[in-house]
Amino acid sequence: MAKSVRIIGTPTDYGANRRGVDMGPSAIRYGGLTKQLEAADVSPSDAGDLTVPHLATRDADAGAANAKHINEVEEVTTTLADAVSDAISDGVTPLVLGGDHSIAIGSMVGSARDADIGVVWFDAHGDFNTPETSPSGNVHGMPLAAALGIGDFEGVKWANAPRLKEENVAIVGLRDVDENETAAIHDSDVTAYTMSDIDERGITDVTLDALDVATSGTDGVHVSLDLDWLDPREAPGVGTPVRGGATYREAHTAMELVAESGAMRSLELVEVNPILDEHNETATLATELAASAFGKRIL
Ligand code: 6HN
Ligand code: MN
Ligand code: MN
Ligand code: MN
Repeated sequence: MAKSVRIIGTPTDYGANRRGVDMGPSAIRYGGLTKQLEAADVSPSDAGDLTVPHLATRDADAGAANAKHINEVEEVTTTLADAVSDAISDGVTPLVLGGDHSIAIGSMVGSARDADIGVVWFDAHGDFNTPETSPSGNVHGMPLAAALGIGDFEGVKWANAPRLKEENVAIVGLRDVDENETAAIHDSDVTAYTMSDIDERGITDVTLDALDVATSGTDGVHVSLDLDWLDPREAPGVGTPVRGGATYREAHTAMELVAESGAMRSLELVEVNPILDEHNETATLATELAASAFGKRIL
């Protein structure tokens, strides 16, 4: 029987310093998401976009300098958490389209509401800053710390994923981590794999290890795919590109292993910025990778 997937667009850019990532959901749909999912033998239904207040209607400098637009991020992620948890209760897999990476707070909170979850986080960045450590004040650099209740986020109910433990979080593909963020990752019980680990061990080994971390003792895994995990040559349409990322084939291999694990409970595709993209190729790539994560095979 075809797996049922609910597409939930979250058109927001409050967590990022570059405008335009709020158009990600449209670009990903235009890039052929439904067709790709059908090719993966998935039956998708599109719930449309969540209602997100437009930045133009809010004070441009709202929120603290070290956590910009934090109130809007709370508003958006609280709505998203409900949508994700509703989908799971309805027996369908949520596929969240971002939007900047701050939305992952909502995905994780929603996915961890009624189950113990693990997380595999494919990203060039650690997204482990807190308002105290962040060099930018952009919340898209903080979602993992927020969900895990680290630093300023301790006891912040809307931001903490209730049933997610550090030891079930694996970050894959790191190559740009801030100084204090590095210390925080080391001090935590999360497992982090850098691009050097992928170079040395290969993507298969690293991804299988990451899936082990996220599945051990949990009921399922939230997969967070930041398109800047890929090399900017493959994925130019992102706000914070970093050279030296995953190749096209490495990314597909990782997503195919996710599908084989059978453990994916929720998926999100984030940081696609169509304004910075070339002919919508980053959005299109996101649709292909989603198909692989849902089990699309070549033969
Ligand atoms: N992302 N570490 C930088 C910061 O501002 O905290 C970059 C974060 C990028 C976040 O790509 O999701
Ligand atoms: Mn990220
Ligand atoms: Mn990133
Ligand atoms: Mn940085």
